[in-house]
Amino acid sequence: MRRTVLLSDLHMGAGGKHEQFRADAALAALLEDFAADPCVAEVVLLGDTFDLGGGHPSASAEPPAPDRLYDVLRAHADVVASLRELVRQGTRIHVVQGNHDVELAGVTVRSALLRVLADGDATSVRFHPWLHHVPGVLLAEHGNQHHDINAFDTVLTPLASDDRVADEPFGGQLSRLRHEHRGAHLLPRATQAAAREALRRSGPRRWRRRREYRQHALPRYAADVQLPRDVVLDLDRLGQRHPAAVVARLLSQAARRGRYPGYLVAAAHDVRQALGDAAPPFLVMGHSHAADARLLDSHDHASPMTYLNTGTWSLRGPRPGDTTLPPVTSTWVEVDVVDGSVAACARVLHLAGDGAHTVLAEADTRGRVERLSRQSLPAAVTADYVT
Ligand SMILES: [Mn+2]
Repeated sequence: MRRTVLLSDLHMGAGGKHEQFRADAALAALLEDFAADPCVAEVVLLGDTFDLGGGHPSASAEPPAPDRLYDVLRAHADVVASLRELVRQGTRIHVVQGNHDVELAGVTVRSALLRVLADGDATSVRFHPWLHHVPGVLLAEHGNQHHDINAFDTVLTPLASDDRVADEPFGGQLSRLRHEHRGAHLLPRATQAAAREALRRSGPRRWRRRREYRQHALPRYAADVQLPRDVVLDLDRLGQRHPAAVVARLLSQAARRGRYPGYLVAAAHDVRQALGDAAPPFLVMGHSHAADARLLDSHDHASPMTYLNTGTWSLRGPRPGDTTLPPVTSTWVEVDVVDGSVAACARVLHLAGDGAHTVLAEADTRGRVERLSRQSLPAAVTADYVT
């Protein structure tokens, strides 16, 4: 039996009062357990593992990404030591980019992380800019490409030649505006920013870049990740939204006092549709901070696909309306593949303060999803919004 462990949204920062990740000892111990378990073949860090500054209110004041990464790794030495132990025991680590660590697309940042985790051994740490696909088993992505304010225009190539974020999602501008203006002042400025963004997006430069990306980069990438070309083009199109639609959404969200439930689950249904017969049994995402397990609509496709969310280890927990599971943090997903067979099962787990593992949900390849936790777990802090 081969087990793949997926976890996301650790949001490890450089320490200090803005630090979102304070679970060092607990996560380090869990990773040590994985390292000692011969069944655990792969650990997937499914995005927003690090807060590297892209799209942050103070992005311009941040040090360059490699320096920031070293600061983060120094601030979380126990977690880093456990990741090194995983590599030493022969467990492969997959690092998938999220919107908060999109700087991992840069060669300098990648080699810095590779050096720290694996002394530069590129076979034991693999980087993925968008999708991690294991045919017949799972498709995993961070999920920000389905969030209108956090989707990158060309997620495979998000950086300029100086390794700074080239085409920041609209959410970066919004969070800076949110930082500078409050209440009544925010909305007119956000609307102006959206108008400027709409103008920029409809310009010929952006149109040429997108056309080039869809004609060349995405088909090549489809072959790399072993998905049909048209599927990858469809998945790319799902993430493209007009800034006017984003502002309309934000306005209606403000009117409903911040309720914007289930956008990622809705996107997961669309992803399942786009995959068609190429759908593996499990679709795993993070980003929403809401650990979850739900069967997706199969429509006319025969094979069931289950959506699993890895949740978060940060201080910003899920909104209860966003998950069918208890709204907790410190969660992860495991997918077990029995030798020589298809994926047998997947589960969502929670780590309690006393170190106990609780299975929150179990899913199999036939589309059966069982939510197991009847006990009440301490609910996490609820976030206003998650970027
Ligand atoms: Mn994210």
